[in-house]
Amino acid sequence: MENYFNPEIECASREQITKWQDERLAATVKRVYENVECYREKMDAAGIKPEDIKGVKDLHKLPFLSKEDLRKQYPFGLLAVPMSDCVRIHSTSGTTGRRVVAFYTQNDIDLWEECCARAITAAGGTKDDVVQVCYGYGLFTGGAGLHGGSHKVGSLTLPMSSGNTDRQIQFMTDLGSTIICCTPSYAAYLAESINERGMRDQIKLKAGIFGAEAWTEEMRHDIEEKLGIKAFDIYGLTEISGPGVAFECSQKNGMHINEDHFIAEIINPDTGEVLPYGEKGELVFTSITKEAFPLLRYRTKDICVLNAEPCACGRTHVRMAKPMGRSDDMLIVKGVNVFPSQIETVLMNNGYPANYQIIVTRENNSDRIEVQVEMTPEMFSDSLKDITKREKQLVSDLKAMLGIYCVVKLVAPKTITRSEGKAKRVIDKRNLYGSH
Ligand code: DLL
Repeated sequence: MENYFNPEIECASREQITKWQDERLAATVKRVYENVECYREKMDAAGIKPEDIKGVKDLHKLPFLSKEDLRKQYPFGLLAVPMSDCVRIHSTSGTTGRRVVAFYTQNDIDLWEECCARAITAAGGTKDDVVQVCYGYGLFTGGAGLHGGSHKVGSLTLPMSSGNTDRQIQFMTDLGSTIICCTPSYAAYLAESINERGMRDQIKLKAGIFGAEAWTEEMRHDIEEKLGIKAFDIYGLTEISGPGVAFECSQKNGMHINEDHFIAEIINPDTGEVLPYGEKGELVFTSITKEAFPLLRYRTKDICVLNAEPCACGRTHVRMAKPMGRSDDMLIVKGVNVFPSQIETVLMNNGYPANYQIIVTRENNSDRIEVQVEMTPEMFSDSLKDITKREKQLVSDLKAMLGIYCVVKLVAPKTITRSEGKAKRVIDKRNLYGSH
């Protein structure tokens, strides 16, 4: 039987959802126009008055907001309430450029934690569960979000944070954790470590809630099989609150977007044109309940598809497909668009573990892409002839998937660094040479 954290909202009629969205959007636009200079300037420049936005059907009239806009307004420029009303900040990792800082009022935190509670409940979580949170705690939203959600569900919460795999496994077995929350790459690493120690029989896990990075269906099956659990996807981003913007239900066929708080659109990333449901493009979010840091038409750079078909779980909120990756993760190699997730699919279909790295360089004015893949211990003991054969097979499968030639290097088990948070799969060295 499907469990809901908040059935009246999660299973509300489309009319009811639209009514909430219309009212909340109009109120948010009015509030930011009055309180946030950046929005006022943008709307004035576009010739839009708050009264022009009566509901969702007018959303397309509003200008977009980009990560660049957020960086320009760092740190206080987009704050829509007095600072004394804020109780917390979180921040993006800031690996590319200036950090983005998001502010929360107590009400913002409560609503965000409820979104995470919905996700935990959809993964089968109840007050009888032991939820091990191994997303990072701190500025990153992963730890805090799932931690708060687990409290709201009433589960026993283990605030482990990331890393220290021995301790993770010890608590998991000693305290009988039933649900684990971490990045899918760390889940794969944990699965490997548990199986190596022969401890699979001692764990009681039934479900995992994995997100914060793109992962494939193949990787889901691998983790599910190695840990004997059901693996659920969860999506979110710091700017829009954190994890729980969307989450998977028992159907594991797309993530329900919490539409009472966020309106999703898909746009053509080049023209900004809004695309119909079912078409692939860039995901854009508008938050309609956030007090401290409301974002209007924020361009996420995540590429995905929306689906409004009814879901067998009974939830009525629109679903988003697994994002293929970010438009800024997309590599252009020899003029061809390459997503790391396509490479992952080929590797996993050929029985490799999810430990790989993609290295792109530029030699003699030509792009070169090398995929380094770890072998399983069994493959490693194969003869050189067999290993060469395996490499050739991968070269040919990658060519079929991507349409370009990739150099493949099979490497010994344990040579690629494991990740405790978001995995770093791509090393693009081309920029270093100044040729891109
Ligand atoms: O990663 C929030 C989060 C924490 C989500 C824990 C889920 C679980 P940021 O660090 O701001 O926030 O990164 C946001 O990560 O725009 C996507 O590109 C990517 N991302 C997040 N979840 C998924 C997912 C957190 N389930 C960025 N699948 C987003 C694919 C994801 N990509």
